[in-house]
Amino acid sequence: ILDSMRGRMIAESNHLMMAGIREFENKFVNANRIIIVACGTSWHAGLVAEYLIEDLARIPVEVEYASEFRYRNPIINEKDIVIAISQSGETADTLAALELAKSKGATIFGICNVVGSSIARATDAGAYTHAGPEIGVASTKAFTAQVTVLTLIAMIIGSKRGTLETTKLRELMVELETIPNKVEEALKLNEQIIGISEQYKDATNFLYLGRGYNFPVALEGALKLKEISYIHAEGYPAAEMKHGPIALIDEQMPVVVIATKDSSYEKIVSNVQEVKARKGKIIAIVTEGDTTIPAMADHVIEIPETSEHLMPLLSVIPLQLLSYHIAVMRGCNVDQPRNLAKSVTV
Ligand code: F1P
Repeated sequence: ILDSMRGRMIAESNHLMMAGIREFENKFVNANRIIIVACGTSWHAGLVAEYLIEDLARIPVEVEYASEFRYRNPIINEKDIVIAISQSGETADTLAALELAKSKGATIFGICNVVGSSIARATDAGAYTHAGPEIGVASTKAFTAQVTVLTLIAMIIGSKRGTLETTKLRELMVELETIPNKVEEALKLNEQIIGISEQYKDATNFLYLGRGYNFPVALEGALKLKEISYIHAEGYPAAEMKHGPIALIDEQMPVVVIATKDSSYEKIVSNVQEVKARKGKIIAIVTEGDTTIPAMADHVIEIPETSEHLMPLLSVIPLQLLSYHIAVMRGCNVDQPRNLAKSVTV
């Protein structure tokens, strides 16, 4: 994670991404719609991009599971841009989805980690994430690098379309430069998270809740836990809890709430109250200095403050650490989880 987040990586991906995006700048700026296709963790990064691009660049975005998109009869046209995201660049569903879109005349932009991979070669243009090799099967630093590139894309298109004001753009650029140091800060939570993992390593279910930019992070936290520790976990938008998952909450249910200070903070406070009222065990990821949610939580994990647009880069870290430590304590092989492959090529 650190490697992928150092200033060098941001500068490099910025430079490379600019090279990839420049050629298609006008297409991006004039796109009717952006369709994002991906699987697993890469799909979650795509979901963060939906929030970023719609908010900063005001272009409608659809985020599709490549494994569904490729088999239905989607409406695609020449003014669409399809962004295919894949760490390995070899995921068969993502490759098939982009080939389908290409056959209908869409422009394909790829975000891959592996240079020269099949997906990278099948695209019209793209950006490499250069996050280094993912040693384990479960994507971690790839997520961080994908979200970084997607953030830069949203900022560039937003500024070109005039939907992102120059002062706001500058603020975000300055804040982005601080992220590597804040990631280092977040990694210092390791010891605290070992302690929390010890208490929950025998849980059979976990619920992850988030709103806004932290909703895709909740999905990613749940996926990491499932992938490497084999504990059943569900990620949900916190506001959807009352439409079903609330029935699961009792004193046996650990609920990880990503509740950093952002535009949906007040709303998530009431979601935390709902969990508390049902005696769920609350593990809260909050912004440093918050006092409201900590007063209700069983465990409080504080992360540095940043813009809500950049928060997924920080809020995902404690969730990755939690999954990692729980998996190790349960004796699971975190690098080679059962039934999973690094590249899903069938
Ligand atoms: C997609 C993915 C990963 C997941 C696992 C299986 O891979 O679902 O997110 O962690 O490795 O494949 P990719 O298309 O991003 O390489």
